[in-house]
Amino acid sequence: MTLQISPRDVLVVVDVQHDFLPGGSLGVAAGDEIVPLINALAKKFSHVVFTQDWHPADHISFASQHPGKAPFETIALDYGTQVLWPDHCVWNSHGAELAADLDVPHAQLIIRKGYNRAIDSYSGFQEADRETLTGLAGYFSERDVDRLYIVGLATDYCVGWTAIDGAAAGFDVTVIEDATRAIDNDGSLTKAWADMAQAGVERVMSREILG
Ligand code: VGL
Ligand code: ZN
Repeated sequence: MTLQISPRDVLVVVDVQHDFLPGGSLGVAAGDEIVPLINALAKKFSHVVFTQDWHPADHISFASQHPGKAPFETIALDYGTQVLWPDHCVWNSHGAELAADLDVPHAQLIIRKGYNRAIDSYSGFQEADRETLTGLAGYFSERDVDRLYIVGLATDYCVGWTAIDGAAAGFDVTVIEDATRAIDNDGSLTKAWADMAQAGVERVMSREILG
C-alpha cells in the first residue's frame, strides 16, 4: 500500500551539503546515495524545506578550537556534552552549500542552524542549549503542517534531533529510513533510533511513498 502525501505533509531535507558527502570534511559513508532518492521523493510533496548546517569559522563544535583535542572526542560545555567535529559547513564555503545534484526547485524554505559560535545545533528546531529556537515550529504552524517526513544527513545527529524536536513541538513525524545515512560513532545510530522510537517518531522506507 502506498502512503498518500497531502498538502499538510512537508518533506524536511536535513543537511544534504557537500561537507557531509563522501570526500567532504565530515563525509558520511554513502551519503551521496540518498540524493537521487530525495529528488524522487520531493516530486510527491508540494511542500519541501531544507535545513543547512551553517557555522562561523571559529565554531565551538570544531576540534580545531580546542587545543589538544581531536575530532570525535567530547568536551563538557554549559549545555552538556559536545562531540567535537572536523571543521565543516563554514559560512560561505563550498562545503556548506547544498549538494549540487539536489533537484528540488519547488523547495520553499532553507533554514540555517549552528550560526551562534558558542552553541551547536543538530536540530532544525532548537539549538543544543535546548532554549534558543530557530523559528521552524512557528513556520510549520503558520503553514498548517501536520506531519513531517524527514530525510538527509546524518541519521544519528541532525536527522534524529530534528525528528525528536518535531515530535516534541506537536507534529507527527516520520523518518524515511533509506533516504538517510549515519555517522555511527560510538553506538550513536542505535541510540538515535531508540530515542526516536521513544519520542513516537515513525519509520518507513521510501518505496512506501514512491510505490
Ligand atoms: C551534523 C555533526 C555536526 C549533521 C552537523 O548534519 O548530522 N553532524 N554537524
Ligand atoms: Zn555542524
